[in-house]
Amino acid sequence: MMPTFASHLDALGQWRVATDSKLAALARFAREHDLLDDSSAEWFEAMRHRLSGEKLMVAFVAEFSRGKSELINAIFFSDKGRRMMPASAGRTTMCPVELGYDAEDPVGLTLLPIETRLQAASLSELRTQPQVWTMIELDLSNPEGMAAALAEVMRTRLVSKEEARKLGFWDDERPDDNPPVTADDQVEIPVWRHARINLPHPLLKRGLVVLDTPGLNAIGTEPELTLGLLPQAHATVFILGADTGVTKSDLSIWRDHLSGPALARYVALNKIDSLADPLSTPEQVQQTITRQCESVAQTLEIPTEHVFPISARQALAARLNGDAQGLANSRLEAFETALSEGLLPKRRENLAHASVDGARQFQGQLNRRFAEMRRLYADQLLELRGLRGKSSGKVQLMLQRVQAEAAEFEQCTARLAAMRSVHARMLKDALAELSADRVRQEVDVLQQVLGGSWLPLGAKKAFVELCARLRGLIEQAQQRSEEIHSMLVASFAKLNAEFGFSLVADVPLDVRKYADDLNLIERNYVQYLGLSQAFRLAQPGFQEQFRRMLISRLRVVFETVSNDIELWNKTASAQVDGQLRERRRNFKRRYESLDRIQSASGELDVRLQEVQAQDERVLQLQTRLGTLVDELVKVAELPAVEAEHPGLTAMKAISLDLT
Ligand SMILES: Nc1nc2c(ncn2[C@@H]2O[C@H](COP(=O)(O)OP(=O)(O)OP(=O)(O)O)[C@@H](O)[C@H]2O)c(=O)[nH]1
Ligand SMILES: [Mg+2]
Repeated sequence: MMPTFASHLDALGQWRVATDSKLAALARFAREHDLLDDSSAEWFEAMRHRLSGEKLMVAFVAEFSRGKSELINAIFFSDKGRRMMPASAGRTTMCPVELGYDAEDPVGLTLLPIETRLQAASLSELRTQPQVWTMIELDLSNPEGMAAALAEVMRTRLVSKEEARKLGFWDDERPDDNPPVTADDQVEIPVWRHARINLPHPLLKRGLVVLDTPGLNAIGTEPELTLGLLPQAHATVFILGADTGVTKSDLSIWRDHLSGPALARYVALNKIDSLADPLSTPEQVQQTITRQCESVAQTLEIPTEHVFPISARQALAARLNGDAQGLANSRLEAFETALSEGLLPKRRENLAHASVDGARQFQGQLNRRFAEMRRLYADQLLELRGLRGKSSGKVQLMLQRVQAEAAEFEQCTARLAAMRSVHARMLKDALAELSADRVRQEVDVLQQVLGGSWLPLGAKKAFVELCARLRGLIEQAQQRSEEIHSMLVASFAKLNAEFGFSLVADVPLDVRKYADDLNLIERNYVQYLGLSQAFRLAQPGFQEQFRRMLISRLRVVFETVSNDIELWNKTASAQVDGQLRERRRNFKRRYESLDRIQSASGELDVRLQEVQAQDERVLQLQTRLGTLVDELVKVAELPAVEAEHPGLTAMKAISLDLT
């Protein structure tokens, strides 16, 4: 039996391949007919890259021993015939483990030593330095050997309290959270800081990335995890134990790390099998489960339907043994369905929108270009028809007229040059305020204000102010884009009137929407600047990591804004260049036709036919373009799987939106 989540992801994967092939056909058609300008080529490449490569990250978060690793095994790895990720009583997973597949990296397990915490480099910086990671190859044909290799994520070693403190695992102020101490005063700490498993597993190959975390409330939690990885996850699964209910530490994880925004959040009440009681009837057990779910929902302040009672262990065993009844008892499928229905259609919708919008825009650009070509052909036909029965002297006059018109037209080059230089200057101004340096400067201001102290109250206020300034930069970019748009509208109108261009300025760009991304970063980070998190701020290296991660996330937002602005402006310039080229070609064609007509009788009809044929070819291209775009739209907007299972649509509502 195919796991539910897997089959849904499979459908999404097939859709992505189908949509990508339609997009590829469109790009190929444009390239073959010399219709692909640089900015459109860039768009096609980026969109196809997104379709084929965009990752989907699901993070499993909970206190230790709630069954995160077991649930990952049951959902994703039951096809391996055994338990893959180590899951056992007590603390098991000691470092964050990322499971994914990148064809460019070797298959295997890579591990980052814990000592790298002493360097200032962030995890994302270290990802680009293979030499600091330890690599263990995985033999795909040997599940036993693989599971043994994966046990590495459990490895710990004993160090002195002093060393533990340096590495962020010991805090005298919070004795309850410190790890146990051995008789000779030693402390157990993880050997690894982060693990990545690169595996060509079918789900991972489709872009799924699974993040397993160690018990999050443990002291020593990597700030990178809570600030960098979790906020970027598309969905987080929070797991509780039915045997323990919501404990104080579960609640603090929920409040500290999951109350912020995320695309989708799921709560699983695991280990319901442990509620089975030989002295109770199945109905009574069921009532207990229902009561537990209600109580969890009440404590977490979420609707009861958003709590999924499951048994990960039972589900894994049932899948390994092909036991349908056991799987039904585990109730895992209802949870998987909710997970896929809440996550995948949204993702597909986003990709579909982006593909269709971009393709339509491209079609619009080309249609304008086709219209311009056809207008020139029509003029030329009119001119040629007017020559019927005319003397060669008349043709000579026409030749002179074309030459004069061409010379007059060339006067536009000075005007175009002036417009281009104004445009380039305005664009440079708009982009200057969005550079990585500018972002870094702003974050430095934050640090100066705090004077390195990072007192929680001051930190929060200064951070909120920083975010407001950054939103100001986006607003400014929006205004500058609008100014560029107005300038182009005015210049195009003049050029159209004086030189017969048919330039149209696209609708102005909207970069204001990216302020939402800043809001998201603000909400994520601000929780770490509150009083309850003050101890994390005091941990060694935290501030530097906080700063670096903040800069890298802000950079992504600002780079996206910059790229959008650049692309929009490139498209505008490409239109001008295209029309200029077309007009020059047209003068040349007209001149050559007249020249031949003058020298040979009968040439006029040949010329007329040629121009007509060219016009027809443009018409054909236009029709073909329309068909290709329609095909893309049809595939991209094909109703998703739930069309086949209408009952499931209701489950979509279950993806939590707590914001
Ligand atoms: N009875 C029962 N036990 C379960 C279930 N799911 C997991 N367990 C057991 O609970 C223990 C902890 O499971 P793990 O998957 O290691 O828990 P974890 O959340 O990954 O824990 P850490 O890695 O330590 O953070 C293991 O012995 C599992 O076999 C379940 O549904 N029912
Ligand atoms: Mg685990």
